[in-house]
Amino acid sequence: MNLCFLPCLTDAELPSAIAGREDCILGGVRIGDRGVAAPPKWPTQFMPAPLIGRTPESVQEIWRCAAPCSSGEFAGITWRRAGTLLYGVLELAESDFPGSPDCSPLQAASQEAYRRIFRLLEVQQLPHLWRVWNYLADINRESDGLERYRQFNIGRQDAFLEFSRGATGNVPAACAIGLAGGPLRIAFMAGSEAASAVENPRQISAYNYPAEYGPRSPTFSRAALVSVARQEILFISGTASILGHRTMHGGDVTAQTQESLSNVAAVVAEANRRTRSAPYRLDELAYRAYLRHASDHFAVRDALRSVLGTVPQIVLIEADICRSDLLVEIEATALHNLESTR
Ligand code: 3EB
Repeated sequence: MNLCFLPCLTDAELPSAIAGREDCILGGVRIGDRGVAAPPKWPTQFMPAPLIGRTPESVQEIWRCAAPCSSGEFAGITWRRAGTLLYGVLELAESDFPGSPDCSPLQAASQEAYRRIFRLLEVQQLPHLWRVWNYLADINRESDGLERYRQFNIGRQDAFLEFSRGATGNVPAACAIGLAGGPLRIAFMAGSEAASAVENPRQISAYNYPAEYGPRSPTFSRAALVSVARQEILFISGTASILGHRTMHGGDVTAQTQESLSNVAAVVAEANRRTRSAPYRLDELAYRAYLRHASDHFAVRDALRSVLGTVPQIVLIEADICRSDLLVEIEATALHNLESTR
C-alpha cells in the first residue's frame, strides 16, 4: 500500500503533492477561513476556523496512497477506501434533529452520526474505528440544561453501546473541538485491523472520568497505534493540561502548553513500548494545536520551542476546547515504515 501523510499543504503546494493522481488521495481536511474555488474530489473535512500566524490562510492535510482508491457515499458519509483502510467525512445539521425532552438536537445528531459510521463499517467489513475528528458549534455553551460537549458525549457513547462496541478500553483516538458555528462535522479513519489503544499514566482514562465532567464519560483513548501493511500510524488524541482528571494551570497558557506537551511525551513513551517500528520522537510528529485565544500564539510557540528545542511542524488553529478552563489542546500524528528507522 505505501501510504503518505502530508499534514500541511498550501494551495500552491497541493498540485505537486497530488501528482496528477487525484484518485490516489484517500481523504483529508481543509483548515482555515478561506474558501476553495474547486472543492477536492476526495473526502474532505472542512474546518472553517482561523489559522493563526500563517499566510495564506488555508492549509490542507491529505493521506495519499500509491494506487487508486475506491469511493462512495453512504447515509451522507463520503468515503474512500484503499485496501483495508477507509477514510470518511460526515456533516449533520442539528436543525434536522428535533430532539425531545430527554434528548437535545445535538445529542440526537451525535448519536446518529456514529450510528451511520458504524453501519458503514459493517457494510464495508472494516469494523475497527481508529481515529475520529469531531467538530461542533459552541462546544461550551449550555443549552437544555447541559453543556453542549456533554450532550455530544451522551450521543456518542449511546451509539457505541447500541452497536455493542463497548465504551471503555479499545476505543478510538479522537479530538472534540468547538467551532463558531456550522454543522456537526466528523471525519474518521477505520480499517480491518484493530488499533492498539494507548493510555497516559499521568491521566485517568477519559472513559473513566468522574461524573463531575458530565453524565457520560467521553469515549476516546489517549492514542491509537495501528499497522497498515508495512507501515504504522500513531494517532495522538487531543491532549490538554489535565493531570489525573483535573485541569491544571487555569489562566496560564504557557504552563498549560508545557503540561500538554508533558502529556504528549508520556503518551509517546507508552506508544514506544508497543511500537513495531523505530521509536517515535517528539520532534518528528506533525502537530495540530487548538488555541482558545489567537493572541496566545507567541506564548504557545515559545513554550513549544523551550520544551522541544525547536518549533515543530505545527498548524495552529483558533477554536474552543471542550472544557472552558482549557486554553490549548495539542494533537499529533506520525507515520512510520516498519522496516526503517524513521
Ligand atoms: C481531555 O483530555 C481533553 O471528547 O473526543 C481530548 C481529546 C478531549 C478528545 C473527545 C476530548 C476528546 O479530556 C478533551
